[in-house]
Amino acid sequence: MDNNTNTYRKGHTVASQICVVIPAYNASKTINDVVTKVLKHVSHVVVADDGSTDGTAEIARKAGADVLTIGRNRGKGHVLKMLFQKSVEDGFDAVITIDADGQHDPEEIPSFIDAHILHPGDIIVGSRMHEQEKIPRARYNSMHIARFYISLAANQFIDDTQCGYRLYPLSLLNDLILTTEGYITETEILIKAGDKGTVIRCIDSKAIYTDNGSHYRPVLDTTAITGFVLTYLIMKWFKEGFISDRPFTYTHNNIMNLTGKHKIISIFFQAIIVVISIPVCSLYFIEYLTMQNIVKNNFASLRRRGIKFSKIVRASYMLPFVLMIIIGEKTASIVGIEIRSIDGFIKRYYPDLWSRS
Ligand SMILES: Nc1nc2c(ncn2[C@@H]2O[C@H](COP(=O)(O)OP(=O)(O)O)[C@@H](O)[C@H]2O)c(=O)[nH]1
Ligand SMILES: [Mg+2]
Repeated sequence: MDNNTNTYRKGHTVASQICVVIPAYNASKTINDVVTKVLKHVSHVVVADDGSTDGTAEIARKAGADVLTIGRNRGKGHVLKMLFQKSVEDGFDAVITIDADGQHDPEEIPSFIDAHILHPGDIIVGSRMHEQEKIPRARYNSMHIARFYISLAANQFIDDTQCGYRLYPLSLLNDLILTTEGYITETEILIKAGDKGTVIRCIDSKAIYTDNGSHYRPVLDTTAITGFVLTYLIMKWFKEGFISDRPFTYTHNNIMNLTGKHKIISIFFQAIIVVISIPVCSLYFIEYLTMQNIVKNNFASLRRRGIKFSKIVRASYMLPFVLMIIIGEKTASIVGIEIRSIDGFIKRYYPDLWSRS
């Protein structure tokens, strides 16, 4: 990324309206470096520490950050929502979120601000997809599947849906009801904002994978994200199937907001929807093929972009096989056999629907 082409410099009026927020949990090894580098580009940095036991908060404070201390561990999503709230109260117009573990390069902040100056209403997301060779294989594959479904829910192609390096206009966040916690919240924002009509714009960002550890629990967190995304889509298409010409269906009365108020109800609801999602998807396909003369341009989010429902049905039928192949590959690797059958499978069944159809 060439910083010389940036129009923005620290002190620019737009930059002074932007706050950088950092959720940090046991990040004592990296937080000083991240805060120091971020402060070269903006004047205000807030670190949120919810129960770190390694002195993260003190180090962040010494490095020059404002620190929000939360007594017990609440997870990344919860902490992000508190950081957004604080930024609104402090009078900022936009926030940049950056990870505390050194996976994002603060030198890219001017590019985010530049993109914001040009497109002030958009969400700007760092995309690492152009650096495939630097991304662990399992992560890269899951990024492809996530991209397939999250882009469908958000009504637009989003190159990298999993990167936490983003710029959000705060007025937009204020207008969304966010009910999730942990690692789902960032996906929830993309889906609800996109489904409301907000443009989600990706800019290139370096893929940095370090051995600083991750708090992401592959099975639990991936299951939670999958449950949310599939349920959102099934409910979105339930609505779109019966209405003409309306691709953007998010409103405050969205069923995910209603069920999301109660954790148990929401888990129960999502579990049922995920179990029935494959047959429901086929049902929608039949509706898509047969109802178009009665409800003109139903499933507008797909029709407008020429996305073929058959590809979505095919991908959904493949989900159980993806799981089986992953388990098979993992089992084989335990006994020393390396199989790489999943990569081609994913590229084939979870393509970029926007550019290929
Ligand atoms: N405050 C806070 N930050 C968290 C928590 N979980 C993750 N983070 C932060 O969120 C960022 C991304 O988390 P990480 O575990 O590295 O996820 P990964 O990069 O997706 O593997 C890092 O900056 C973490 O410090 C949490 O429970 N509380
Ligand atoms: Mg990380």
